[in-house]
Amino acid sequence: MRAGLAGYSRSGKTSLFNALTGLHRGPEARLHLGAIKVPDPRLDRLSAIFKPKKTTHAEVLLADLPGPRSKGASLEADALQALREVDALCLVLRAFESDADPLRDLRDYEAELIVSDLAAAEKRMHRLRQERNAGGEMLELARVAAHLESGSPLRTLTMSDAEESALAHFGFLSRKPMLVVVNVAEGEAAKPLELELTVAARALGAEAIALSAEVESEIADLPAAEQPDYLESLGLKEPARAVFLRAVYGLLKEISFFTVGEDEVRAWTIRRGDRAARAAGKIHSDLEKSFVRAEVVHYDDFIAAGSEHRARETGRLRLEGKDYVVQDGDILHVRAGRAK
Ligand SMILES: Nc1nc2c(ncn2[C@@H]2O[C@H](COP(=O)(O)OP(=O)(O)OP(=O)(O)O)[C@@H](O)[C@H]2O)c(=O)[nH]1
Ligand SMILES: [Mg+2]
Repeated sequence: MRAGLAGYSRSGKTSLFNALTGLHRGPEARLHLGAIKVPDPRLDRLSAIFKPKKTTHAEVLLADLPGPRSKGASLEADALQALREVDALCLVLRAFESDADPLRDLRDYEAELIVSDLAAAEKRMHRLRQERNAGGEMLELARVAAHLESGSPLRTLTMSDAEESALAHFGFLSRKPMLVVVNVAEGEAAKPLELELTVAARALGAEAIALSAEVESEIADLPAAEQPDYLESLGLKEPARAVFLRAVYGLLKEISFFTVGEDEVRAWTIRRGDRAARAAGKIHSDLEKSFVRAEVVHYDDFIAAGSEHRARETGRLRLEGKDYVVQDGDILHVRAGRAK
């Protein structure tokens, strides 16, 4: 999964990117790529039990997308292309200085996405008209265009699964799941997000969180042992990284499952609703086809039973077929046949 930090220049995207990934990218407006390890206490516990050679966390790929060169300038073609390639947009809004107006920036940025989508829809409609094609696609696009013209993002347009997949290849930007990240001043980091912004984000079909990129980078620079005290002194329960990752997972409807063993204990990311064969395909692409069964035990049941052996005896560890819908926290052992 790839999440993209988007937003106007000097909103704090690169500062946040560095704090979340531990990288040290310079301030020049360029595309940066990095990964955030997803902290998961369940993985730590499994690792303590199995003592594997290697423990691997799930990762969220993060792209730091260059903003428009100046406020009022439209998004450049390369910025639009970078936006198209992410699964979720994290719109960073500057709110750490007194002259900042995050609500205005939210509306302005969203308007740019809407204008870009409208142009794409109209271009295609123009082509269809030239071809005298008034079929289903034309009707769908007319509905899309009317929605955009009313100033609303496609996130708030109800679509059937069939419409959704028919329009997927357009990669409409205002349809992408969006997390609004309000970058507040250091002293405001522990305050709840302003209601006005939460309401505005919801109206656009987006979620919103507040954090301070500055505070987050200070936390990232501290040794792990000193982080809890520092968080407490700021009145924070957890680092923004945790809040951010939870929000992004929720946005993309993603969950984690685990594989365990002497060699490696590992967390994997899949979409909610994915079936066992698809999950196995994450581990190794051949495993999706050669999948026979999976032994499944939920993390909570495994911990309650104390061992895989006990879990099997009590019927908590069971065999599931390829259509089993994997649950967040499942531990999987995939049994494969010969690849077909
Ligand atoms: N006080 C304060 N300053 C911040 C914060 N976040 C970013 N800044 C400052 O704002 C300036 C711009 O931050 P960047 O992270 O480079 O902004 P950007 O969004 O990546 O900008 P572009 O790459 O030009 O699109 C830098 O001088 C940062 O130090 C913050 O939370 N608090
Ligand atoms: Mg930057």
